[in-house]
Amino acid sequence: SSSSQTAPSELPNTLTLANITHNTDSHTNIPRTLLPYLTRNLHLTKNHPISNTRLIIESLFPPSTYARYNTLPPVVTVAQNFDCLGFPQDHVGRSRSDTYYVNKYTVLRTHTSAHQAEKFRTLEKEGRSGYLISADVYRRDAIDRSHYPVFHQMEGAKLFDRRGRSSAEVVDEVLKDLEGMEQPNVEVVESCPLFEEEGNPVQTEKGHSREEAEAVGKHLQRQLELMVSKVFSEAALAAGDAAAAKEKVKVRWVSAYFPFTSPSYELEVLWNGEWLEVLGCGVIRQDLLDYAGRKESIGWAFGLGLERIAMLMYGIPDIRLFWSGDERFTNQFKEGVAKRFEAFSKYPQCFKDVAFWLGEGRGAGAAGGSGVVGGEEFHENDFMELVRGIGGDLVEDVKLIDQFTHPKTGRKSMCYRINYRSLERTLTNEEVDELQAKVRSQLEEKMGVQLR
Ligand code: FA5
Ligand code: MG
Repeated sequence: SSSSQTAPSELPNTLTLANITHNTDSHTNIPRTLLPYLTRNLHLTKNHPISNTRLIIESLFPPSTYARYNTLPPVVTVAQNFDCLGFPQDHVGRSRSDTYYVNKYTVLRTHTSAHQAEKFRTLEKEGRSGYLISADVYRRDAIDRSHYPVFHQMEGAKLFDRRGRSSAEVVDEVLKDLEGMEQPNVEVVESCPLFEEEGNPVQTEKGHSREEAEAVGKHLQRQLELMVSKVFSEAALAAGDAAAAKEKVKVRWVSAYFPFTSPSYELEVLWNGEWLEVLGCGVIRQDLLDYAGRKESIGWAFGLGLERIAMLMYGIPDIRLFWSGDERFTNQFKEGVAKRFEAFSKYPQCFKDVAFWLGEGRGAGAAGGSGVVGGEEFHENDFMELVRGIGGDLVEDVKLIDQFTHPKTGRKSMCYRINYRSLERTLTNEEVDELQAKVRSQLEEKMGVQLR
């Protein structure tokens, strides 16, 4: 239906991922260039900063309470990734321009939440009330120093038993557990109300009392404040700054929306003068627990980006570095101790612009978002992926620098600036020209735009 830069003629009829062969169809949009990432497992690679970050966070959640799942395969059903989490049918996250489809029914997980239901279902058998899941996740996205089509998330959850207990008894148990927890070394600069009245309500109609939701929400926030204070004091110690390690980390709680939690929050951390979103979380919606056979439980869940935390902890400036085999990077993490990353020299940038006309007809959508190409819609992520497919990690970022609509023809013109820069060497002019020529020709061939 919508555009894809992979021409149907190039698609094999099957795709083998993690030893399982899947049929492909008109939904399939996984480029070959993505396949090697499915077996990299940076979160399990000894001494890699992503794995180190995972270990630091895991150390705060006792394995006797929190089961660990770190090897769940990335191919999941649309039901796991979206349907059973309550994503509406028209949610943008489901579109082929945002998500990698193996086929109509199967995707590369876009978040670790895809495993919530199956793990809630089996948790009790394993004698645990919580879990931590770490895994690679996949999203079609923009190109810049903090976005990559593959990244790693850690998801945590904790359930409290309500069987044969009154709401007041559940609240007591949660609060008792809370009292036993350490005081986090954070300063909460701002906090949204524990529940907003609209859009992010307590699920009273599903049997959550305000008091229960409030107790579970506090338990969740305390646990996560402890997590960030630990992570950031480790980072300061690693940088040899004992004084900074004792300082309070400034955080704020922001009201958020996820289809599978209510109320929901995001936790932001003040880092180098900027507020950075570190994770999303909330009280698990009761429908999901009911579906997973845990009708008589109430609990919380969170999901965080391991790259984002590792970049803060170690001062790593570019997300491509995590994938680099450059010894000036890997050697810095060899001893397995958290050490502040020492920047190595940057190689020169090389900017190249490409401008093109989209097809005629239905006008422009949101900035950079859509337009029409040869009767089909233009999706910026298709363009991003085309550039990644050609330039790979030699592209640092891609920015839309100009767009306008011709007053007479109504056609839309886009101009993007591609920044070519290797992390490992100086690129030659010839090499960059060749990459740019490929971008231009594939744009015409595969996306049907008219070059200017
Ligand atoms: C989610 O993925 C939800 N599944 C999180 C969640 C889990 C909510 C459980 C409630 C309960 P979101 O898309 O905001 O939400 O991503 C969560 C975190 O992943 C972000 O806070 C961020 O730290 C990280 N993240 C998201 N997108 C990227 C990206 N493109 N690159 C690096 N990190 C990212
Ligand atoms: Mg978010």
